[in-house]
Amino acid sequence: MKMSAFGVISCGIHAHQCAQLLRIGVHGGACRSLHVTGRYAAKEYYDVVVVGGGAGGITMSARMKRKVGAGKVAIIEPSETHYYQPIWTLVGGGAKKLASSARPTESLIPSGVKWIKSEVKSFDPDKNTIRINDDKEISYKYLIIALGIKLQYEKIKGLPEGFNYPKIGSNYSVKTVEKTWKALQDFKKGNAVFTFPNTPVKCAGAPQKIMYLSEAYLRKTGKRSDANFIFNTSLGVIFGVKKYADALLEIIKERNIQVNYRHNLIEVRADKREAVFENLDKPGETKVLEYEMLHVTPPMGPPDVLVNSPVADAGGWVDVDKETLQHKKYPNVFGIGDCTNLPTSKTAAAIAAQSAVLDKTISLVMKNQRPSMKYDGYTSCPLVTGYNKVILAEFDYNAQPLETFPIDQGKERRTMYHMKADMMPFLYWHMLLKGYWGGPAPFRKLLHLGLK
Ligand code: FAD
Ligand code: UQ1
Repeated sequence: MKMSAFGVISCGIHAHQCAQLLRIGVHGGACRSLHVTGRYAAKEYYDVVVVGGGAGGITMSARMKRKVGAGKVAIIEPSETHYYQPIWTLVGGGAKKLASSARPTESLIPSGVKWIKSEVKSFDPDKNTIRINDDKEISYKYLIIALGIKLQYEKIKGLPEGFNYPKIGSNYSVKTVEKTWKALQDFKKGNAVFTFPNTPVKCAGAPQKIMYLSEAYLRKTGKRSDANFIFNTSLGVIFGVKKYADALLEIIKERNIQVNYRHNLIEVRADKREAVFENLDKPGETKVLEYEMLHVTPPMGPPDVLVNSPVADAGGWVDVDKETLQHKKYPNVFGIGDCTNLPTSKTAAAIAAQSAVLDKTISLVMKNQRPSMKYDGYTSCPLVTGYNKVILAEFDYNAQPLETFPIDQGKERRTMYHMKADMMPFLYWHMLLKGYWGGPAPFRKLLHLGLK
């Protein structure tokens, strides 16, 4: 097999067609030599390339190492530190330290898997290549995209520079999460304002979890009567699953919290401690709220590298089959987690369930068989409603509860708080990221069987 001057391979297949055949899995590994001969010698090749080393990326690299061997897997991630983001809710509420959420990326990359410390700059799935820093090309047989979701504070006028002032914080970023706790401790008298943007978000419960913690903190410190709690949300409902929405509305009533639906934060005048909201149902109408404390949940969107790329849908999300996680157009490309267009709530819990399905999907695709295991949209949101209380929301694509424990999870429970605060971090670092936690489905089946 030789390269001609025009990129035609002497096996008789044009490079482009070769890639197509490889994609549909009928050309085996023959194309591999394409990447190690002739003028492509400089190109790096791996059987499996994982892009993004967050929750989904590290998890899938561990699973792929078991499947094909460490030396055949590479993971592309620019950041030297990996964060366990779900604990930031408790960091913002002063119940955990930020340092507990961080580990060096290096310590999490499965041994033997190649860590390419770079950003992905572009995708060329027709040629099975991606481009990284310094215009370098990496080629693959299978590609897993796990790039997460992009925070867009800059879409709000006055941010991110407004975070240089006190009384404002945001649990969504490592740079601002400790400012939430500071603002809470500094609270004197006035409005405590919490926002939810007009975009998809990760962990849709987090914007209100910090509100319940803040309310509990001010009660504990005797300042509650000086505070006016306001939740301004772009949504028209408090939560997308009726069972948990009903429970939250009870809590909101009992704790005297004001909810303004369809209110979207568009500007922060941090020097004057003013937040400006638009009414999404009355275009042009804005309201200014003075705040003593402001918690911002930023607008979010797909990472820039995906927008207008061949692997993305019109919205910029990786375009995957909702049951198998296989790309709709490129059969050797897969997506997991927040960067995908899977129509479920974007959480680490969802990634756990997705990782088990994707593992199976890829196994079958590698054997030229049809993917068979189906992702049901499982996702979970431990709704922290106090310093020792959690409503454990778990649900599927149909927004129907899919609960693990044979008890009413719509109730606030201390046990669930401990699960969130103490058990989940362990499960994340030692089970999920090592590729051994595929979500609670087996336990759910077992526990519910016991009841029948
Ligand atoms: P991430 O973990 O964000 O990883 C994406 C990775 O891609 C990053 O490491 C990034 O550096 C990398 N990347 C980005 N662009 C590029 C590029 N161009 N090239 C290479 N690499 C790139 N989930 C729960 O299950 N339960 C909870 O209670 C919960 N609470 C949360 C509370 C908060 C405050 C937050 C912020 C999140 C919470 N989540 C929760 C959500 C959870 O953290 C995310 O859903 C999960 O981390 C998503 O994983 P991911 O792999 O898709 O993305
Ligand atoms: C989960 O699997 C998970 O990922 C590790 C989370 O992220 C931190 C969660 O918050 C939850 C609730 C789950 C689901 C696990 C159980 C035991 C219900």
